[in-house]
Amino acid sequence: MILANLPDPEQLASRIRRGERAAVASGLNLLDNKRGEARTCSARLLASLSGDRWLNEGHLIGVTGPPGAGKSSLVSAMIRAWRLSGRTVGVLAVDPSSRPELGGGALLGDRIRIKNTSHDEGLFIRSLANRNQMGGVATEVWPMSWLMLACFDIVVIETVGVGQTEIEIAEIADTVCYVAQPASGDAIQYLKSGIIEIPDIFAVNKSDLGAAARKTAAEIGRSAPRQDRREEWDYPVCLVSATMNTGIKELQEHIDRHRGFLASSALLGKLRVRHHSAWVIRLLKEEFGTFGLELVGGLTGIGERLSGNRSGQFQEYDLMRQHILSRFKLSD
Ligand SMILES: Nc1nc2c(ncn2[C@@H]2O[C@H](COP(=O)(O)OP(=O)(O)OP(=O)(O)O)[C@@H](O)[C@H]2O)c(=O)[nH]1
Ligand SMILES: [Mg+2]
Repeated sequence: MILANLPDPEQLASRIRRGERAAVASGLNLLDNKRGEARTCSARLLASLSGDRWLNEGHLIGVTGPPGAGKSSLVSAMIRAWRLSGRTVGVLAVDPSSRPELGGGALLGDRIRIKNTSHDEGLFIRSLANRNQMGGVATEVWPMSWLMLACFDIVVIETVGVGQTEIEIAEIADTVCYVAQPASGDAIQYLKSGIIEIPDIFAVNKSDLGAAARKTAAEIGRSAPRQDRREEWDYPVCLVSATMNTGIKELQEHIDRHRGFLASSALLGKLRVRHHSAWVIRLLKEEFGTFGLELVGGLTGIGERLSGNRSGQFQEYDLMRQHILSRFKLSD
């Protein structure tokens, strides 16, 4: 049963597909609502939205990196260029709840927020403050990214890299771009940790600072995964300056090239199916626990159901939820 104060999922889905901003906003609010009846409505909304774009269309881009590296500034610069080329863009900016500078430190005043000041219909920005990033990305971020992908050509997810975040953003995004800044301890630490294996593209921002930026880029270049270690991708390292607007075009060319690489080697569909399974399991477990997962076949059974149903992935999630609810004899 859908309660009166919740939207009709099919109607909302068709408005979102048409790119109606108010519908996108209310869809995102719905996905953010964890009450049982809202989750039912959310699952139907996602099922109505899935379809043609599922395996081969759109581009989900994760932008991550240490605090203050210039992620938001860089995303803003990229948005300008994407919009000039006529591509529509949705952005999810995820703020962790436990940022040191939110305690009142000096950095807070220095932060740039990505803003849409021009009332551009082809751009939608949603900031997700205070998410539980205790070592991870909140479960709602994944369906929210897909809702946005239903109506925008490009969806960017900005997260602050704190180790686990990079791993989880790589389970959402098709392409992960790591933003480093010159000569930062973060970059060096990062090189030493296994996390260097995760990004597809490295952008050393603040190249206007000169030699330090070039040095950091060279260090990352030496440590980035080699071509022979993974697939056929070359893990480019580029020097950019968000404030001077330099290197942006090259960075975007690498981002497009990675999208092309995934599509041409048939990796995109496989990657998305794998991501889908991981997040559906996470969503079901969050709502129903391990017992709920067992009711729909456990990890193996769920994986098989999802990989066997390549076009209606969210429909399968909706069906599994309904099955668990009926077994629990819960109604909402
Ligand atoms: N010199 C220089 N400063 C920059 C550049 N890009 C960003 N900054 C500055 O770096 C600071 C942080 O920029 P943000 O864009 O907020 O960085 P962020 O990575 O999004 O930060 P958080 O979201 O807080 O982690 C700001 O003071 C920016 O003005 C650049 O290309 N050159
Ligand atoms: Mg930011």
